[in-house]
Amino acid sequence: MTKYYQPEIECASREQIKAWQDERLVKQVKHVWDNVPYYRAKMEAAGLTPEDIKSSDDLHKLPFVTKDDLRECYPYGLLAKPLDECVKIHSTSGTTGKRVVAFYTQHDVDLWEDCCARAIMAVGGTEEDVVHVAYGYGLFTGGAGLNGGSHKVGCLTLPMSSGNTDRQLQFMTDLGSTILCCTPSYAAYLGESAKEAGLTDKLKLKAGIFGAEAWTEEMRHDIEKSLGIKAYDIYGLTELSGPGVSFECEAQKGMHINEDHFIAEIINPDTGEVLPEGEKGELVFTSITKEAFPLLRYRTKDICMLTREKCSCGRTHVKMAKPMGRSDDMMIIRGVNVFPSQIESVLLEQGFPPNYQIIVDRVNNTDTFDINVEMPPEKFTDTVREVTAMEKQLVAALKAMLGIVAKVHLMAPKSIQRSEGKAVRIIDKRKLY
Ligand code: DLL
Repeated sequence: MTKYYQPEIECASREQIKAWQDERLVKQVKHVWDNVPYYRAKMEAAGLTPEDIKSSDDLHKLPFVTKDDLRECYPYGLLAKPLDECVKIHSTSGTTGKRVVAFYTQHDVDLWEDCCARAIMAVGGTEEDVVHVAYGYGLFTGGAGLNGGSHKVGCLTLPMSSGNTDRQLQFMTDLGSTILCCTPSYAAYLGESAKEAGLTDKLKLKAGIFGAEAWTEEMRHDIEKSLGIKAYDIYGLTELSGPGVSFECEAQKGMHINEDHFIAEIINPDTGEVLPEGEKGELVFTSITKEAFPLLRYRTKDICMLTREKCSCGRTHVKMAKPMGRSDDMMIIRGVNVFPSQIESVLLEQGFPPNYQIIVDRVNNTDTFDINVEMPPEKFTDTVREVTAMEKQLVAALKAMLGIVAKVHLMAPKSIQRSEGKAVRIIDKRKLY
């Protein structure tokens, strides 16, 4: 079954892709103008009518939409279809303020699942595969999205949801799971647990589709080694449907954005100016085919860059690099920008596992910066001299990457709590005051 690998779409010429985007954007702008008073007011305030948007070249004229708009419109204010045409919702895990609720018509669900099916086929999935979905089910989009995509491809789908690691490993070995879908931090934990249980040799996994949080190339290599698989990235967000906005192909070098459904831009987060290809900035998406909850120029806060370089897989859709994190995950410590992904990459490079926690505080007007890091079992020691030597080595490597000094505290293996979904890496006590 190859229906969900669609070369006529995924390998279309740039002209063809632009033609689809032009036509769909114009239609989408008219749809929100006609059906969402909040959007109409926003466009009017910018002096725009739908006639001003004649093609995707006019996209930059439209005002941005932010999470604050979504919160202001909670719950039904951005709905562009009557409720009786909507079939479900999903919601973000938002830690502050109101949650964001996204709505789907059956058409929206179908297109979303098509995108996830493309992602599964891009890692070599076929109806022969056993797809083990260990993303959370429920309000989170991970479980539902990959589950739907896996059904469409015709794979045997195991709706495991997250947690209960022993049961995950038991099903994985008993049923011969071949493709694992979960967050990268949970994949790393599953690898560690399989090794401890002596099950690594019994696994039939060949590929993993991991996303929902930022992860580094070093972490990719670590997971590939521990599970004996190829690890692929997948990106998405609830506001735009969920996973499958973009996905990696066999090249494992960036994620192809489903450009027949989404238009991507990179902007300077401070000025809103659109940046040229290859420059790093904030990702902005416009959904051009969604009916119930269409978003125009939605600011994701994800820091990333785009490339149109030719891909060896033949797909022509623009690729996004691994997001290095969210602008709101970026810490400013003693005036320096620090992303957790930079710390993760140093730890893995130095032979430490990606189990760490960053604690930032402010004492006497100076930022304190502590990192708790687990020792891998093979390096574990409680000899003070050896621990101090390892800590010094990490402090130096971190300083070379970040330009500032962190206090590193090495801890016993397994002493930092593992995550079954998105990992919580930062405790910024400065925000609590
Ligand atoms: O995390 C959807 C998803 C589920 C994606 C399963 C991939 C796999 P939200 O909970 O709304 O949706 O969170 C969206 O997560 O803005 C990014 O900051 C982050 N994120 C998602 N995928 C990646 C990724 C889902 N591959 C937010 N790399 C986004 C880095 C990611 N960050």
